[in-house]
Amino acid sequence: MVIALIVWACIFHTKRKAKAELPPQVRYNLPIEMLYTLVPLVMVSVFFFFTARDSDTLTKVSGNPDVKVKVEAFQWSWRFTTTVDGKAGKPVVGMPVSDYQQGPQLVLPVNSTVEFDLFTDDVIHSFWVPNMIFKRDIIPGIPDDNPGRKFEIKTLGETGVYAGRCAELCGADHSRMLFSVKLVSQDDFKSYIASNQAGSAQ
Ligand SMILES: [Cu+2]
Repeated sequence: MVIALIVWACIFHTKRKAKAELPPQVRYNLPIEMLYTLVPLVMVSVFFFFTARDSDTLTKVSGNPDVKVKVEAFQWSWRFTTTVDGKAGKPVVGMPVSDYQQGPQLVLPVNSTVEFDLFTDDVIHSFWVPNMIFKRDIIPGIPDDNPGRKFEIKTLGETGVYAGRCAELCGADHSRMLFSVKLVSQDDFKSYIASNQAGSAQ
């Protein structure tokens, strides 16, 4: 269609109607200039309103979740420490793997609120469990109390094992920085936590 229009313009619109005449000038046309200014201003304001409103809801942290998880990312795996009722369990540490099922496994209860605290001291990583529909970069040097380190989600109601990965190119074995999240029933989670906190041997 574009080519057809170009050909049409070449054939039918080559003759000058008058010599050296300028096309109609629209400078200092107040209504048009106001339109140029106001329309983008309104568009940006509307986008800003919805973005601010939704990101505020999505990043809200209640402060009293059912489970707290400290996520420590390193080149190239993860260390998860789960805290329930103020008591921290034994950390789960992983190694680079090519199948997420072999990576470190984070066990969480279904239908529960979970607060994640993201930490790293080497390079930028990104914590991503597609199933949670939430992804956040883990940046070295962010202080403990910075809200950018924490986010809270509600886990799904269905048990299962879900893939997780690092979503920020962080070095040679980035693609093997895989882990899994296992969602279990509330009862299974209680017994998992009991055995995880009681036993001292791995
Ligand atoms: Cu990484």
